Amino acid sequence: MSILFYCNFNNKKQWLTSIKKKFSRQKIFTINDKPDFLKIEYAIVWNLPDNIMKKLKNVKIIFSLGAGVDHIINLPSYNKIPIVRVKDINMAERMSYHVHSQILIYQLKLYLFQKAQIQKKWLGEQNTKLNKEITIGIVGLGFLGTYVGKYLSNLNYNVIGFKRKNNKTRSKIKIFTKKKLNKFLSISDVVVSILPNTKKTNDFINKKFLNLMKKNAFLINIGRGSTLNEKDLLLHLKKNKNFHVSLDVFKTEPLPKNNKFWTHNNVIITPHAAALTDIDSSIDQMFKRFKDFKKTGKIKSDVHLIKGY
Ligand code: OXD
Repeated sequence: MSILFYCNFNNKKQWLTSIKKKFSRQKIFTINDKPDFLKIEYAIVWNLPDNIMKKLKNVKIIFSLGAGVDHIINLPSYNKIPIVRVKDINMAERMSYHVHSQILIYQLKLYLFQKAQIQKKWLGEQNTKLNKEITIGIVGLGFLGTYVGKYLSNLNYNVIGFKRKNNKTRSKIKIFTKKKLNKFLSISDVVVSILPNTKKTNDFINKKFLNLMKKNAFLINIGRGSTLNEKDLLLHLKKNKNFHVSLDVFKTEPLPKNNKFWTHNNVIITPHAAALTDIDSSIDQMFKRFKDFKKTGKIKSDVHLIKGY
């Protein structure tokens, strides 16, 4: 069996070594090996260029090296091949740490001390809220969003969630559906967006959405940059001096040097680093799905092609 491995991660060598170790009986190729693409039956990828996708005529499964699959299904040559994506507890836990760290910067007003330190200014104690006094609204309650919600709820925050349709009851998080977006946003002190990149989520966080939020709220975007209208957000920040944001994902990544978010006082930027894909546990999962497929000849794609996630 021939497998193609492709990604642009900093630690791609480490990934390759681990994949070779786990899939020890298979032939693993990178594009530098100049493989016969027609012989490739499986692809393990992140941000595969379309000109390579086009050549993979006999691939049976594409494994995404992350939770997101937009990097595959948005390729013009992608042709409904089943996709297996990472659904990993370690990733969900790391994402929860990230979200909590950002909430604490806002909740404990640590951003004030950071600025004051630059000016050698002694600010003294600040009035801060307890966890139980803070309502956190999670937008996007898939595997990761639900995990983050439960994590925060266990820390005593009031956690609520927003979904278009409440088709499943998950945990004790109170769900608000489409018609209740106004209410959901008006009571959330912190909004955490973990939305995927789909046609329906494009610019979902826009002027209207932002205006429904509390004037001194905190927005965390760890989903996809496509879901946020950056111009609307800049304008909103201009008008609402007590509004804060933490952004991990952007329309263009890496974030261009001339982007205004870099230097904005109320913006925290992290470089698409909220949830690292855990090499070992992800490869174990892929290997399990691969073995099941080899045994049964069946694979259920993790992706609903109409929904786009
Ligand atoms: C992912 C990501 O989808 O890191 O896993 O963005």
